[in-house]
Amino acid sequence: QLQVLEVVVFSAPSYACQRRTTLDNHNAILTDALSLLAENAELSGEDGRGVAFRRAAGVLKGLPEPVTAVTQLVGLPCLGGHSLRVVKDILENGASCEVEDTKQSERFKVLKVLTGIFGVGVKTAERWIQEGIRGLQQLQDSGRTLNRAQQAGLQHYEDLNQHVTRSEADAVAAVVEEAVASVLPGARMTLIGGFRRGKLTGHDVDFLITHPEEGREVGLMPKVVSWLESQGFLLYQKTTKNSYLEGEDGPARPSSNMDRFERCFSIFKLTEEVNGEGLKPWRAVRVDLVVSPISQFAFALLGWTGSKLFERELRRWAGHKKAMSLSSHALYDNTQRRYLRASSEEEIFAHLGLEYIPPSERNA
Ligand code: DCP
Ligand code: MG
Repeated sequence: QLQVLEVVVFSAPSYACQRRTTLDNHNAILTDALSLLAENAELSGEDGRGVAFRRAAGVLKGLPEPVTAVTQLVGLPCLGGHSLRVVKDILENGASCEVEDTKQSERFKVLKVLTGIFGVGVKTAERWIQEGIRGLQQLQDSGRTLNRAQQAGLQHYEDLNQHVTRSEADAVAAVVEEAVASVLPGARMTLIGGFRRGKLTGHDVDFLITHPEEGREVGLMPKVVSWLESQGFLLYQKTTKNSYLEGEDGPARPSSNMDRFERCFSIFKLTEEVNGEGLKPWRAVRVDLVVSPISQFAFALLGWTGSKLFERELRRWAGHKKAMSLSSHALYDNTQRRYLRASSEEEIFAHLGLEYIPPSERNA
C-alpha cells in the first residue's frame, strides 16, 4: 500500500526587500548555523562568501514553517551548494561538522573576543593575533597603545557584550528625548535599528534626530552631546560631521554614504533600577545618534532601520532592477538623471516599484 505524503515545496522571490520577514523564525537552527558561517567568513575578510551565507539564511528566515527535507528547497533562490550541504547535514545528522568545527576553532574564538572590543575591527584583531595576542588579559598586559575607543571598549567589555533589553532602550530613549527637547524645542527623535523592527534585544540603541524645519538641525549634535556630557550620561563619545553634498557624490557612491550624516558613536552610562544589595548602580550601553535634515529624513529612516541584509538588498534591487542609486540620503534615477524626492518610507518603496514592507517585516 502506497502512502502519499504531502510535502510543501517552498518558494520565495530572490531579493530580501521583496519578502516579508518577521521575527517569527521557524528555522532558527538552520539560520543560526548559516549566520555563524557568514560571521566566520566576514572575520576572515571573505565578504563575498559572508553575503552568500547571509542571503541563504535570509531566505530560510522567511519560510512559513520548519524545513524537514532539502527537497523542499529546490525552488528557492540564494541557496547555493555550500549552504544546502550545511542544511542537509543538520536535517539528517542533527548538526553540521563544518559549523561545529568553526565554533571550536581557536582562530574563530580569538577573533570573536578581540573584535568584541568596541573600536576593534577585523584588521586590527588580525594584526594582534599575528603578534601573538590571544585574549583580553594578554592584550592589556602587552602595553599596546589603544585608541580612545578601544580603551573604552576594553574597560566596558563585559557590559558592551551583554545585549541591551527593550526596557534599557526605552530608558536611553527617555534621556535622549530630554536632551533633544532641551537644546532644540520642536526637534524630533525616532528609535531606529533593530528595536524599530520589533527586536526585544540589540547590541546597541540607535536614534535618528531631525527638525521639521529644514536647516534647524544644523549644529544640533554638538549641543545634544554637550547636554548629555554635562549631565554625566556619557562614558565615551565620538562625533563625525555631516559630509554629504547632493550632486557631488550622492549617486556615484551610494553604499559609502552610510557614514555621511552627522553621527555620534557613544557609550552611555545607564542608571539601572537597584533592587538588591551589592548590585552595580549603572551599566555601559552603546548608543548611536544620527542627525538628518528633514528633506532626507525618509531615506535616513529607511537606511537605518535595517536589517543590514535588507538594506543591502534594497540597494542591489535599486541598482540592478531599476537603474537607481539608493543611499540613506537620497534616491537617484540614473535613467531620468534626477533625484526622486520622498517624505515617507512608503514613497521610497513606491519609487522602487516594491510593495511596502513595514519595519517589523524587514528582519531578513
Ligand atoms: N546600517 C547599515 N550599514 C551600516 C551601518 C548601519 O545598513 N554599515 C543600518 C542597518 C542597521 C542599522 O543601520 O539595521 C543600525 O545598525 P546596527 O549595527 O545597530 O544594527 P541593528 O540595530 O539592526 O542590530 P542590533 O540589534 O545588533 O543593534
Ligand atoms: Mg542597533
